[in-house]
Parts: sequence; structure tokens; C-alpha cells
Amino acid sequence: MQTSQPPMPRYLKEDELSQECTTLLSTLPAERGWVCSAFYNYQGFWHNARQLQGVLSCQKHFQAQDTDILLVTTPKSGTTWLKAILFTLVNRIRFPPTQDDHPLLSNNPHMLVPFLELKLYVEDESPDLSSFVSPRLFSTHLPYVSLPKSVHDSQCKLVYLCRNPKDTFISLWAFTNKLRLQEMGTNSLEQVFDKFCKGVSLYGPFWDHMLGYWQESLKNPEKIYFLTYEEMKEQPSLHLRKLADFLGCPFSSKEEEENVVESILKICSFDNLSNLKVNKEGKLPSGENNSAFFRKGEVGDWKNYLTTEMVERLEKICEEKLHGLGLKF
Ligand code: PAP
Repeated sequence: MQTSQPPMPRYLKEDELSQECTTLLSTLPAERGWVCSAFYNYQGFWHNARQLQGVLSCQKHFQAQDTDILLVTTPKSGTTWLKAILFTLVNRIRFPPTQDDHPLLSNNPHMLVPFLELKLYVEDESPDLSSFVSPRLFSTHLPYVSLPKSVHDSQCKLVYLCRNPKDTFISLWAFTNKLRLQEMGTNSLEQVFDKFCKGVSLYGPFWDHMLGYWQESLKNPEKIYFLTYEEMKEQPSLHLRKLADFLGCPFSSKEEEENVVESILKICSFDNLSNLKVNKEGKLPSGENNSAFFRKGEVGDWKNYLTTEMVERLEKICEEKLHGLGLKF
């Protein structure tokens, strides 16, 4: 029996590439992919073809403004959650978080904070961003070395989020199995794990992604706020207040009295968002089910999937690549 496949998101397509992208791809190191047929290494990180076209357009055309806020994440590190939080935080005067018709109640967070290279610049080489109100909120998975020049040249702020690689891997494996091309068959956990550990993964190697932002956040803490999923889970109020300070919109004493911090965390919570009709039944215009972005939302789910050998291998990589620099999970 033929099972029905959701339409493939545009960033996973491998046709309709620009001449510039096709020419570039022919010069790049390539590896067999596990979502698309191939990954290409561009500026030290792995991308699939169509997504790379979005990267090139974004690098060429995106003009950051001083007031912009960019959420940068490694895939499956809690992007959806942080999109919800940042949107609610910076728009809390326009849309009080307790409001019955708050936009989050009827829109998936990915619709409120669009991806640059995976959405805006993959659909249009130079999209019209004039309808975005200030402060404009965008998101990206781009590594630090690949950010558009205007991001460095402007005063815009970056919030960086990453996650324990063991949980990130399981979340990514589960998610990509839902998106995979039918003709590519099933990816075993072992095969994909091996690629992940070699860095051959969407926007991998994960350690270089993290290190790029970690080092820059130490040099320039006014520009980059570095956060992990686990920290946010453990002390959400603390980090929400710190984010508000970092973004120049601290909570007033009146807001503290009115428990605005708690209201924001409540509306953005996994329980609330995952149970909304829009996230249970809705789809993104690209075809992904909104529900795919809400799986378990827990710390430590890797224990249910990874063998002792896998854990040792990944922990060794983290130890070697990340610990010397003070970055711990
Ligand atoms: P993306 O990179 O495709 O945008 P992203 O949102 O970063 O995905 O990651 C999804 C993970 O965040 C899922 O983790 P899991 O697979 O381990 O369950 C998802 O459940 C989790 N997540 C989504 N929303 C929330 C939330 N409100 N609170 C906590 N975790 C969440």
C-alpha cells in the first residue's frame, strides 16, 4: 500500500537550482546525505543543495538593521521554543502574553519568526522584508563564519541556542525520518549516528558550530547571548530576565508585580504550545506538520535510544572538541 508523504519542504528540494548554486556545488566536497541525496561542504559546514542556495542569497542580499534580533540555533536544539519566547518577549506591550487572541495561540512559532536561509531566502532570492516591524526578529541555523556581512557590521543582536548533542541527535534523527524522501528508504540510527559523529549532518559539525559562537560570545557578550536548552529548562525565569536585559527591554517592577515573566513562560511552554489546535492539526506552508516540532521536549531522552558505545563515542568527541574551551553539557 502506498503511504502518503507530506510535500517536501522547499529547502530539501534538489532541483530548480540557480546557475550560481549549480556551479558552486560542482566545486564543493560532497558526501552521501541522509535527508537528501547529498551534503555539500561550504565554508566548513555541511548543507544540502537547495538550502545552500538560500545561504548564498542570504549572504548576498540580507541587510541587517541595528535593531534586528537574530535567533541562531543548531537544528533541533529548541528553536521553536526560543522563537515563541523571543516573539512574546519583544512584543509583550503590543501583545500581552495573557491576551486571549495572542498570535502564538493561532500561529506556529515558525510563522512568527521566519528562518532566513531556510524560508525567506530559499523562496525568493531577495525577499521584500518591508512588512516586518521593528525590532525585526529572524532566525537562522547559519554557522558564525557564514553569517551575512551586514550582521557583523550592524549593531544587531544574536541569541544563540544549542543543546546537549545526544538529545540533539535523537531529536534530529526522529525529525528527519519524518521528512525523508520515500525513495531513500529508512535511515538506521547507527548509520546516521556515525555521520553525525563525523560532523556530516545538517549545519554540522555541531562542535564547530557551537565553538564559533561560543568564542565570539566571550569576546563580544553585548552582541551574542549564548544559551543552552538545558540551562533554559533548568532556570527559565532567570534566562528570560537575562534575555530581556540583553535585548534592551528589561522587565519593569510593575511587570514583575504582574508576573509577566511567568505568563510568557506559560504561553510558550511545551504543554501549552503542543496542545494548541494550530500545532496539533496545522501545517507550515512548506508542508511540514506543525506537530513535528513538538515531540517530547525533555532533557535526557537519548537514554532511551543510544547504546553505551554510542554514548562513549559522542562524549569523547565533546570532551575533545568542547571541554578545553569551558563549554560543558
Ligand atoms: P528545528 O531546528 O527544526 O526548528 P527545534 O525547535 O530546534 O527544531 O527542536 C525541536 C525540539 O524542541 C524537540 O525536541 P525533542 O525532539 O527532544 O522532543 C521539541 O519537542 C522541542 N520543543 C519544542 N517546543 C518546545 C517547548 N515549548 N519547550 C521545550 N521544548 C520544546
